[in-house]
Amino acid sequence: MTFLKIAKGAVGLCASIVLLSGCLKEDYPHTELFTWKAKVDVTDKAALTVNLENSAGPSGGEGSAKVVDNNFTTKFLINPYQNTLYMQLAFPQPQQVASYTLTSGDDAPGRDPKDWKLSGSVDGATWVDLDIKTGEVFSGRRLTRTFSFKNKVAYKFYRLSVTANNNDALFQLTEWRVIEVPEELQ
Ligand SMILES: [Ca+2]
Repeated sequence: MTFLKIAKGAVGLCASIVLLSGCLKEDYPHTELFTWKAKVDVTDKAALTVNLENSAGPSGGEGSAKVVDNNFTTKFLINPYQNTLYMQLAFPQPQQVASYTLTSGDDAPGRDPKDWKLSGSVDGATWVDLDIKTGEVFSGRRLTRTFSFKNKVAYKFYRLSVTANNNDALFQLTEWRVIEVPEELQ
């Protein structure tokens, strides 16, 4: 009986330590040492800002937070769309992003992005164009497409500027993920 109690206590203590250390290690500063030869989705490390927000705010049902929530049934929607729209990710540490994915909305293909560019910046002030697309079409709903390019620089800021949609008055995007890619895999 006593032994069982002690054993149970030990299990509980271990669980607490695991939980606690799990919380403390949330940003895993050394993860890249082990994953450097792999492509890594680093989106969750960044803070998102947009220059045009959903009327219900960033955490609204279709607010900007939904475009980076890693949930492929939620979307970010703007009404009305303006061609000055951008979404920006700010990382606490520079990231060598060389790939990204865009996932179309669940309806209304006219709201999909058509022309856009992805830019990088080390300081949030001077921007370098990394990938430019025009006339793009998403052939399905909630369709994820991957775009890759070469990038030797680790930037702290990445900005997706959507300069045209497919002619709807609104804009929507289910998900935007950015992927860090080591140079040998670019
Ligand atoms: Ca989403």
